[in-house]
Amino acid sequence: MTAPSGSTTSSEGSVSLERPAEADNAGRTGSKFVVVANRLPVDLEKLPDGTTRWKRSPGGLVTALEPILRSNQGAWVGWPGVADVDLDPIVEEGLDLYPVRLSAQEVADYYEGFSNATLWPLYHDVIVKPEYRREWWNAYVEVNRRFAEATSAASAEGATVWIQDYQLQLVPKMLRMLRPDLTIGFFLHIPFPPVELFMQMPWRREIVEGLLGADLIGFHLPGGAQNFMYLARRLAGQQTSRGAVGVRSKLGVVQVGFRTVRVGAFPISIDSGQLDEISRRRSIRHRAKQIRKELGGPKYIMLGVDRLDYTKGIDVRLDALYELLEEGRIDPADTVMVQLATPSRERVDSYVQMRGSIEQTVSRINGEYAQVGRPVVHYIHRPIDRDELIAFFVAADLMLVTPLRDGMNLVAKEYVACRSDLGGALLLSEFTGAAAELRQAFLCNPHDLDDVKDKMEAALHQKREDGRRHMRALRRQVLAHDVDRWARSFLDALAKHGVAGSALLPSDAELSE
Ligand code: GDG
Repeated sequence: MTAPSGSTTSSEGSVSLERPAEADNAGRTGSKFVVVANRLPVDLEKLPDGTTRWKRSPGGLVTALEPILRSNQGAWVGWPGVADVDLDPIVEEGLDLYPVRLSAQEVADYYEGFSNATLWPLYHDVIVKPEYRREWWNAYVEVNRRFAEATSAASAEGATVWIQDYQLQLVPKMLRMLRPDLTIGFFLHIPFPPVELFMQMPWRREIVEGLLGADLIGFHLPGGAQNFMYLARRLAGQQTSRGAVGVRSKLGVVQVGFRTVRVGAFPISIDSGQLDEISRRRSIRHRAKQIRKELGGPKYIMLGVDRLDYTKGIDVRLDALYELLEEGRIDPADTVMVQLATPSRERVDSYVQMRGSIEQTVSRINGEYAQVGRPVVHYIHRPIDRDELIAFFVAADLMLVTPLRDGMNLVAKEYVACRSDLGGALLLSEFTGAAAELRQAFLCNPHDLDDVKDKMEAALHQKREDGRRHMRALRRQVLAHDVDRWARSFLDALAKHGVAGSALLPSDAELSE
């Protein structure tokens, strides 16, 4: 179903036209639990005839938060993915959605500019040089203010608000100023950089102070939490009239004047139970076998699954493969690599360049080592269907996860969750958050090409019994620590220390109803 842009639209029978929110006891409308993220869990699609329609885009975060959102009359504030459209709030299956409007210029400056060409490279160890442009920063401030205002309008008195990720680091402080009654949590999905790198940021103090508006700030790893606490002491403290005394920090706590801000590590995960279940289905097993056949029945299938991003080390694994082929340590007659590369940030310069260089390496490898009808590297540059992806995980003998830096890397965990057969092996960069938990993987340093090559070869040739032992241990970790546990532990900590201090989480009994 389609509707003209500018009005509340609906599609695929799942989006209703109701207006959300009735007044609460304090006379304020809004939800008790509000998630704020750059994107809504639905995308607005613009059709060629100029009309628009909603399309669901279920990510891990939505799945994890769904029960909590539902039992708390939840709301989600975010950008619908299309510039220059004004949309009223809508209700989608009981969830109130508040679209935030971005102009095309703001998408260029706040999103592609400051978020993805300044913050993203700075927070990922400056693999690419971050660009510091004042007009991008101004748009970031402006858009963060709009998100804070939209969140304020969406939140009931004393509500709990959970803000997500690097695009919205100023929202905690802006929102606290608007609404001191709220309990505010913030989670960063990407690494928080080392202090020396963060200090490059011209607006470093504003960002640290923005984050300190939250009651709880979560990172994937303790290292990120420590970097942040050091910076909070050093930067936010300077600004008060009492100098550095204004902000003190100890383990897990930053004291900002009279306010206490908690800081901690909450490693995110996946819906491992669901993936385990899907991957056991006969249809998936069948498709996995078919994939091997379609690839020419190789002895070894190596797999990479990533957004096409320079942080992911796709070039690293291709270079390693090329040298292993050159040295005769991998036989192109019995080994293939499949690289599934989802298009990403295609208007940001560094991404355009990286794509060119990766595609050149793929064709160099195939040019030198493929036979007609039998490429060594199969490269797909488009998103693929979830079930097809799971079948690839089941088919792959070696999963290649080689980022130069990654906050967590969910792909590594997804691969493990799909291997109930205890087959397969995982090559995992030490520079991912996942490496802290998946110690039985073949851990490698992506900056050391010899190390990557050696581990790749060792993983391909490991004894079956060793592989099963490693995979069993990896699965124990991934199945026990799922995304539900992650969300609960963050929200539990937030409820303990927030302004409201109220329990937000439904009981297990409520969940199983
Ligand atoms: C950020 C942080 C952190 C990929 N291609 C397809 C597809 N995918 C799915 C994967 C996985 C997700 O996308 C990618 O998640 P990652 O964690 O690997 O990476 P980022 O997108 O960079 O995520 C990261 C994460 O946030 C969560 O906090 O782990 O460190 O950078 O779920 O399976 N899914 C489908 N088709 C594809 O072609 N269906």
